[in-house]
Amino acid sequence: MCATCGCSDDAGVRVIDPSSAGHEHGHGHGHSHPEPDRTVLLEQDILAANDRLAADNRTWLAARGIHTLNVMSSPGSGKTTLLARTIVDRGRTLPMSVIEGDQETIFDAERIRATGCRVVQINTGAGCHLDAGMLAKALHTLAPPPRSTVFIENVGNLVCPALFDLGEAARVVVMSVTEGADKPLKYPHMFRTADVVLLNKIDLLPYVDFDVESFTEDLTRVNPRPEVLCLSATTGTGLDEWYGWLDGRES
Ligand SMILES: Nc1nc2c(ncn2[C@@H]2O[C@H](COP(=O)(O)OP(=O)(O)OP(=O)(O)O)[C@@H](O)[C@H]2O)c(=O)[nH]1
Ligand SMILES: [Zn+2]
Ligand SMILES: [Zn+2]
Repeated sequence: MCATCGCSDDAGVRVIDPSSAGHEHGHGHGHSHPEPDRTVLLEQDILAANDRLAADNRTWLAARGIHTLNVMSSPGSGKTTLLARTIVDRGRTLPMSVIEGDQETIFDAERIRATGCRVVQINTGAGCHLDAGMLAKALHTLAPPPRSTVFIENVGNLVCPALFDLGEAARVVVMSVTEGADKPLKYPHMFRTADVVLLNKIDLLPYVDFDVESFTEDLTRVNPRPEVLCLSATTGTGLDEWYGWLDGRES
């Protein structure tokens, strides 16, 4: 994981509510880079501390009947496009809000806000994943209503986000057909804990070399559990199955 890359402390992390400009909850502090021989121990400490905070989040969310989905993928697989479309199609019947994670900018939060949905943005600075402490702060700012759904869009990264439990109820991994069908075998940690895998951008299948069958076979070797839903967040193909999966989680 990334204890050596500087993203394991929260230096430079900010939680931003785009609806109240300039109102930031900064809590950055300086950080040092660990010696290489201390890295493994440091990783274990970091993950253990994260797991404790994730358990607290899970308890807090469960007490309020708030359902959280941790949405993860490579950069650009279509997470924000899918969430914006989901809000437009289902936001009236399913109360929802969003926590956005990116290194910098509030671009994604602005896209979600344009749908009328409540959203806060976490900027991770040098960090390349969300952790449970960041989520706790973002939940405090977001204040989601009881018995609602909170989508957490993790930082676009197919590696570290998989290692950090946030206290979510389920993990949604988005893959797009432009990324290549070999990703489950190359990035097994991400796919191993997925509850559902959304294969996005299937409108581009005629133009790219992507074998859906070999993708699902390789995925099954890594993790036989998740449903694979083929869809296009832009054309709307397959979205009914995604909404059906969401409804199944709520019931
Ligand atoms: N053709 C096609 N393009 C899509 C689809 N879904 C998303 N895109 C495009 O893919 C690009 C990236 O989409 P985003 O929704 O920003 O991806 P993201 O996963 O949120 O990206 P990061 O937040 O940067 O990780 C945009 O240009 C979208 O319009 C799809 O189903 N089909
Ligand atoms: Zn995004
Ligand atoms: Zn990381």
